[in-house]
Amino acid sequence: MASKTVDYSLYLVTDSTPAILGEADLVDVMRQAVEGGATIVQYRDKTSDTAELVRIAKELHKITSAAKVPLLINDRVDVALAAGVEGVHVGQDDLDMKTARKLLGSNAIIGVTANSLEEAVAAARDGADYLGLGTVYATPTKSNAKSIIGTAGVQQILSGLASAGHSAVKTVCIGGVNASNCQRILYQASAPEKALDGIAVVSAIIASSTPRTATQQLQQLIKTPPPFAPASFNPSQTSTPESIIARTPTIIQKLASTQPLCHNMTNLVVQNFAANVALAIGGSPIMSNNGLEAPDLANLKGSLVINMGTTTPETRSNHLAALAAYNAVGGPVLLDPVGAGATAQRREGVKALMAGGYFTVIKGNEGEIRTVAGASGFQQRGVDSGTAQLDLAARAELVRSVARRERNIVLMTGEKDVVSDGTRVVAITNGHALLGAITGSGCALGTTIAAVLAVEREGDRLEAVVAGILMYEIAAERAAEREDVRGPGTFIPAFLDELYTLRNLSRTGQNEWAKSAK
Ligand code: 3NM
Ligand code: MG
Repeated sequence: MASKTVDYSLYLVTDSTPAILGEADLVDVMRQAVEGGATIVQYRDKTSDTAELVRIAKELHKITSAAKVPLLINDRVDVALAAGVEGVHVGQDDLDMKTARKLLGSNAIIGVTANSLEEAVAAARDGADYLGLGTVYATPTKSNAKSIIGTAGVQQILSGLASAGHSAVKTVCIGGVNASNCQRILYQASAPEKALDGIAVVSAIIASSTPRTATQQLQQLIKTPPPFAPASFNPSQTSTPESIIARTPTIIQKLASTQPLCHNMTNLVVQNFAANVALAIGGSPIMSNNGLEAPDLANLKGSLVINMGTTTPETRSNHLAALAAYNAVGGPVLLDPVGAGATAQRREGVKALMAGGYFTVIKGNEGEIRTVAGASGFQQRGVDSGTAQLDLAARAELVRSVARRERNIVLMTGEKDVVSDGTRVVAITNGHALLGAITGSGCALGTTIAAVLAVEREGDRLEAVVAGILMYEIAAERAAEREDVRGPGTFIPAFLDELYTLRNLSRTGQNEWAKSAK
């Protein structure tokens, strides 16, 4: 190959083991994949003898050459030379990059596996054409994977490469990538300063009984942004505190007139209260924990709350099924990682949910958000594992960095609520101590925010979240100030009434209440 203008977007790595390939013929499977749109192929065969490797490589090369798709050999420079293919892919324990380059020459395509920024920078410095970053998610295809780095780990490597002056090296990510997650992985793993060039898959194509269709489907998916990616808008044009406050009454009115479905998978303690809050703000609550009916519900243009407050061994699969259903149609999903750090089950749960889908908003108290920050297994800069309370600046930096990493909105509740979309950070001082004296007030805030997002799908999501918080907390202030409210018991009905009343105040144009936003 004289030119190295290589399309890395859909990188097929082959596997000849019965567990993945089954009874199929590798050459036929790869032909179908190339016809289906694989843009580059790596022949990876850990068991065949050398003569057999060369023979198969030559057969594969006939097909790839005709399609102008580069063929690389895993690990074996000698096989690549003997078969006359376009290059090799070397792992950290294989022949080193510089020697491979010496043997194959400057025109060869040489890729290197990297698990860490150090490995990535070294390979780029040594002249790798591309890097295979991973392991993204645990995969049976490679049971000896060194470390699972998630989308956060891939993103950290990409941004480190850019900072180290290696923006030019191409990158793909590998490990557990398939049709159900490739759009999200491309979206969440890419760093603002350096995007991924593609995905690398083994089983998603090789284990498929219809490799051509599987490849076509992947090709289709990677060409389009995920359904949940926000419409692009320019944050700098919007959002002063005044503009958000001014818009809040309109959003509340829209909520009440649209009556969106408020699907809550929430804990046993707050189901009733959260449903009442949803009704008070004009939503249509459904408290369904059954993941199997989530696809039907997701089509009703509402939003979903996943609250980890009370979980059972069955909960996680229901949560994951519902998350996938809402992600598939771009419906907003809010994660409330209740007690996230408290038990091993909950820490595991947060990890599994974040690896299993996209959350439009993650809402929690300081401890919960710190657990979320660490859930990727990757060290979050600026977050120590200590228990000391963070000051406001550190809270702001934490929510901003997690939101930037997850490409979503993160809200840390507290005396001052801090919310960020990864760029902008807003702190809100509203609320009342009585909210802390009743059960479920945090969970029902999640319900409220998700309801607002359901009617503000196209708009500025940070503004929508802030509007939800303001409405909720100002209603609490108004309730607490009432003469008939003497404590938590009388506060609850008064709070529901005030939430309900805000809608009417907004309708009649009496928007004075919104001015109490702080
Ligand atoms: N290398 P699947 S993970 C070949 O992390 C390979 O470097 C990995 O298989 C790495 O697409 C992997 O079936 C296997 O999950 C990926
Ligand atoms: Mg290897």
